[in-house]
Amino acid sequence: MIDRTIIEAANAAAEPGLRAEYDALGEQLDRRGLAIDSLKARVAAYGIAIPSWGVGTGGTRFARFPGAGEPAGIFDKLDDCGVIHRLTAATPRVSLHVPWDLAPAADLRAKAEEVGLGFDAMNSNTFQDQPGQASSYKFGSLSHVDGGTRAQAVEHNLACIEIGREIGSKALTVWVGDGSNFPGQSHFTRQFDRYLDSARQIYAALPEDWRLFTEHKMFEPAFYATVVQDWGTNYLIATELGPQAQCLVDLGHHAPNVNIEMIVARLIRFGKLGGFHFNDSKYGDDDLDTGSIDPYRLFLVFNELVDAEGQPGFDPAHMLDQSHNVTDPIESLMSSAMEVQRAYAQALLVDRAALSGYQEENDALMASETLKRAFRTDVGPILAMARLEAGAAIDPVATFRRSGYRAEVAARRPQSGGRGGGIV
Ligand code: LRH
Ligand code: MN
Ligand code: MN
Repeated sequence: MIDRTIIEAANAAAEPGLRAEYDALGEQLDRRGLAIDSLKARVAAYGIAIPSWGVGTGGTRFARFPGAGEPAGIFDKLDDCGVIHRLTAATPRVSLHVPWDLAPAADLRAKAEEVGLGFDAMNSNTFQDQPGQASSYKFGSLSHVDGGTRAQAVEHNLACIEIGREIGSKALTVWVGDGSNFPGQSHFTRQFDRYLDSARQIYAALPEDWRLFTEHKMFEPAFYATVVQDWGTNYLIATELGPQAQCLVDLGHHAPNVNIEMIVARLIRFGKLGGFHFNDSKYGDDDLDTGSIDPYRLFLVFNELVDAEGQPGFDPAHMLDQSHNVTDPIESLMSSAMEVQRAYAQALLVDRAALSGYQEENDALMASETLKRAFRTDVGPILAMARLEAGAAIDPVATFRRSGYRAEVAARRPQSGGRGGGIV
C-alpha cells in the first residue's frame, strides 16, 4: 500500500498550481452558466471497476513480455487494485474472473476490506479448459452440441453466482467464445437455441437483486461466426431471458467505424443497457488503453449516458477491460480510469438545451459545435481537485513512480514466465 505521506508530499508541490488552474477554469465555466463545484461533486461520486485480470501484463498469441513484480494471484491483484484506487479515488470496485480469481469468499472479502475495495460484476470463463475438467470447450460451451458440456458450462456459471453472492457482487457477466471457424460447421439456429436454453438456466438461478450481463463480440476466438456476435443478437438474448438480463457493451467488440454511441442509445431506449467494458481499439478487440485512440468516441458514449441520467431503471455498470502489453498495468489502469472520468466530466458540460434547440432547427453545424465545445474543454483541474479532496494524488502516475511500489513488490513477488501468449 502507498503511504499517505508520499501522496501528501507529492500533492504539496502540485497543489498551488492546481488551485490556480481550478479557479481559472471555474471562472470560464461560470461564464457558461456552469458551477465548477457541483461538476466536481459529480465527478467525485463517479466510480469505475477495475478488471482483476488487467493488473497482470497481457500478451498476444505470439508472446508475452512480463513486467517485474507482477501479481501472482488474486490477493496480489487486489493489492494492486487497492493502489489504483488509493491514488485515483476513481476505482472503488474490482470485477473478478472465475476461475482465475478463485479463493475462499471470506478471504476475498477480508482482503477487499483491507485495501478499501468492493466487488463489481462476476465474470465466468467457459472459453478455456481448466485442468481436470470433464468436457472440453474446444467446440463451444453454452451452445455446445453435447448436453453434458452445456450442463458443465451452466454449472460453472451457477458457481460464479454463488461466489458472487458471498462477496457482495450483484451481477454476472457472461461472455462465450462459442462459434465456428468454417461455413457449415455449425447450424446457426440450432446453435443459438442451445445457447438460449443454457442461458435460461443461468437466468433462473439469479438472485432477485442480481442482473445478468451478456457480452457480445464480433469475432475471436471463432473466426467465421460467433454465436453472440453483435448487439442485435445480444438484445434478442436479453429480451428472451427477461427483465434481469441486459446487454454489456465492450467497446472493442465491434467492427471498426461502428457507431457505438448509437448502439448505446438504442439499448438505453429499450431498458437493455447493462454495462460497459471500456477500452480502446484501432482494428479489432485490441484491448488498448481507454481513450488512447479515440477519446472523442468515448466522449460521445458518455454524452448518451449523461443524456439518459435519471431515467427509471437506468444504471449501467462501468468496468474497464483492457490488456497491457508494453506499459505498467497499474499506470495504464489509473490513466484509463481518469480518461473515463474525463469523458464523463466533458459530457456534463454539454449545453443540452442548446443542443436540442439546434436539433429541432436542423442546425447541424451548431449541434456539432455544441458537443465539440464541451469536448474541447480541459476538465483536468476538476478531476485533479476531486482527487486531492479525496486524499488521492493530484498526479497519480507521477506519485506512483515516486512511491517505489513496483520495485518493492518486484523484490517479493516471483518473476512470472514469458513463454506463450494469452490474455492474462
Ligand atoms: C473477451 C473479453 C471478455 C472476457 C475478457 C477477458 O474478449 O472482453 O470480457 O471476459 O475479455
Ligand atoms: Mn470484455
Ligand atoms: Mn474483449
